[in-house]
Amino acid sequence: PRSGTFAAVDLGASSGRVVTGHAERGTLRLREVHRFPNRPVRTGGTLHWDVLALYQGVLDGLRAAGRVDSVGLDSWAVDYGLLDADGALLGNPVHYRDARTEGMADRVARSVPPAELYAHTGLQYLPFNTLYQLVAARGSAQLAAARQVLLIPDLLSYWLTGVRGTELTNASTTQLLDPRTRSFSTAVAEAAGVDLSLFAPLREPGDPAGELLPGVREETGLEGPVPVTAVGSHDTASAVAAVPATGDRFAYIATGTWSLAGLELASPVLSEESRTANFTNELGVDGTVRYLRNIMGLWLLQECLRTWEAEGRPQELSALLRAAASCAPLRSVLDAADPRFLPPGGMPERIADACRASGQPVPEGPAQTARCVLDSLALAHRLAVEDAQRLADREVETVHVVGGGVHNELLCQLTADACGLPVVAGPAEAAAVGNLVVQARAHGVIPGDLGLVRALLCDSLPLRTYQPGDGHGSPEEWARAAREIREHR
Ligand code: ADP
Ligand code: LRH
Repeated sequence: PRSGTFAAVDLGASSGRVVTGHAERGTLRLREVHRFPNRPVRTGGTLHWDVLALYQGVLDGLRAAGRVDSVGLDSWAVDYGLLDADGALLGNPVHYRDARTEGMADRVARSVPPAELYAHTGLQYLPFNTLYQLVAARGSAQLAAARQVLLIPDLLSYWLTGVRGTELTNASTTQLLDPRTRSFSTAVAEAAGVDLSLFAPLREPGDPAGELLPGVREETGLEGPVPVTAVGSHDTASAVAAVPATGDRFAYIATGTWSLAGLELASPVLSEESRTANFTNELGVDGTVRYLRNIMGLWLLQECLRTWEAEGRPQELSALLRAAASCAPLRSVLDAADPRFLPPGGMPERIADACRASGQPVPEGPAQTARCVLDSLALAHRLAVEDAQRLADREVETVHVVGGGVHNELLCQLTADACGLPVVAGPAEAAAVGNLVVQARAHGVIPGDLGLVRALLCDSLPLRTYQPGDGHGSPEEWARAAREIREHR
């Protein structure tokens, strides 16, 4: 076919959206047809995802999309739902920011030493990796009754189609997959006591993943068979597929609730140095490896906004960013990759405490606090881009920023200044775009090669370039601040 229309369901930690993409004669036209909030809910002391509200958002979005040639789903990584023997969901999926995984990495380390775990899985330490969640759930009635584990996009796909599978890029975030063989590691699963038979068979981006069930078509008003196509169902895998790069001398930063900063590689880096630098080897589309570090991202700012709102002094984001832009640069900075900022709540106070503890001035008020967050994110971006190049023995010329942070001009400029490299910003909806192009390709509407797909994106999308050195701190000031963060890490 020479043209086609596809629907991407993209669920981020802060919102979900359904975007359609019409591909025709080497161009891609995007339309956001539905957006809905993603609000976690705490019950009985546990933080959950409201997965039924999200599923309702998916159905509403598909109805708004109208006739499409295929549907693809992606979401944040690591989290899952458990199904019983009848295929019913056992409880609401638990949020990765829930405290249940505290201490689980140490428990796993007793049977699989961290160096061995890294050699087998290539995954950075994050307290919420699926492996640690499954170990935390051990002994629970729910896990005992479970016959299947489905990662979030696979769970929603199952509700749409009745077909169960485990998409590969997202499976690579479980810490149960070997990035060299691109299959589950029985060695790790056995040592950690995880039953791999709970996982549905692996499928790859581009594989068929069933068709909308008749009941779903009725509810969404869609007619005729509508195929569901597996995409890079880890949102970051889809976002990286949509990086509009020319050539391979680029680093990427996917900025949304998280900043995921690193390189696209052909094979994993499993060195001990890479492990201690906390770099991860997640799997990307087309046999690639996403070699990156997780940085707390705009979560730091989102949480400040939430606190200020609850305190009765709501801040309007664009006015706040304008005020932050005129604050003094690098007045106080923190380590934006530090997992201590993972849990929700009291963020302005925690930021102030971090500054105080490191002997820096405490940010006064929302504008200085926002500036501290953005300077710190830019520094963390620089450290990740620097470290990734050293550890993977690669050099980059350009940094691509994609995701919601593209809308934050100050963050893009600070990132260019901190890295001392040009930043190409866009697309903001990278995960949805990556989701769409993998579908369009699987249905033969756009060319197959990732390089050609990226060339098409360069032509189709509005991009903006930020040059380093616009006066937000000198190269020497950024270098000094980076050194200080590195020394205190
Ligand atoms: P996720 O997919 O993780 O939920 P997104 O990629 O949607 O995250 O990014 C959301 C973030 O993007 C917000 O927290 C906000 O900081 C930033 N953002 C979105 N729109 C704007 C805007 N108009 N101006 C500045 N920042 C924005
Ligand atoms: C970003 C993301 C990231 C994961 C985190 C749980 O949305 O998928 O890549 O580490 O959520």
